[in-house]
Amino acid sequence: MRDYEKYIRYRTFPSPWCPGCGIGVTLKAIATAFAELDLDPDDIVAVSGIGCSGRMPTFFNTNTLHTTHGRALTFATGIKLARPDKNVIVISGDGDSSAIGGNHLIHAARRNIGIKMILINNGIYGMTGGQVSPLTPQKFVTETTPFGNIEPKFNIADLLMGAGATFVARETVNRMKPLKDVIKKSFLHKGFSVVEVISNCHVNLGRRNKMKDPISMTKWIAGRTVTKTQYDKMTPEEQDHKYPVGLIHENTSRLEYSELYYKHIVPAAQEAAKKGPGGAAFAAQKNTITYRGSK
Ligand SMILES: Cc1ncc(C[n+]2csc(CCOP(=O)(O)OP(=O)(O)O)c2C)c(N)n1
Repeated sequence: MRDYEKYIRYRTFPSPWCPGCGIGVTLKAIATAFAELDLDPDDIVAVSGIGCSGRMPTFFNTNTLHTTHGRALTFATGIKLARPDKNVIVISGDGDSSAIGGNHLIHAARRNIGIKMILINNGIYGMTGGQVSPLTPQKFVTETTPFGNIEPKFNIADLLMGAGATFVARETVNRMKPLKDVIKKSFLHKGFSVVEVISNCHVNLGRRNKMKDPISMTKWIAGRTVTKTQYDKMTPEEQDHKYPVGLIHENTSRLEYSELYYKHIVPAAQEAAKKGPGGAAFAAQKNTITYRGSK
């Protein structure tokens, strides 16, 4: 048995993914990161919403929670607050995370809650047959944009940084080792982390855009992959068609949300409870919160 296999729940296979789908590649990268960090499967909670990407936790031999569309981060927030000692991982598609779940995404980033998010960006609503998503590139034909998508896509890394995210990285399914390495690095980050994984959906996006097999779509991804240094030298027009990969942003100076919560809110609430009526106001006055770093 290979090291990563102890994290795979084989009895739930076969998967619903089409042959050649990048979600399977991402699953292996995540499981290998678990193995290299030697995480106890019992200490991992894998949470997802709905979608092809959302099916991933089903195949992890860890604690798993398959929730509702766009809401994985809300369930994961509850879990992390109740059990801050656990490695809470969210796996989400681009529609799940940036459309219906977009608000939860920006607030998780703002709070800096220690959830590790793997955002699988295949540029489309895969599971439901190929509707446009906020991360579909312009001009692409989809089920709901038959004449080409006229909307610009979010730069999800910029959006996250604007919202206060403390770890943002991007990789592609073509680059297994860097993908696994950056996922591993994100698991070691204390606050909220997001690894955007550029993936292929040749069946529902590629097929409508002259890339109907995994090879042509992964070649398309390869042609758009650049290092951050290359990207920074490009004009805005050139940048628009490229995916810079690697670690994009890391800030270790902000405290993680559940840490703040247990340091300040739980003791204050306990004191308030002891005081009885009016206790909350009394405890709040005494609360001197330190938000950044240690005192
Ligand atoms: C509230 C709600 N709205 C819509 C749906 C239908 N639905 C299921 S999956 C999905 C889109 C999934 O796309 P994405 O999140 O990009 O993941 P992918 O399938 O591409 O991995 C939609 C719209 C749903 N299940 N629940």
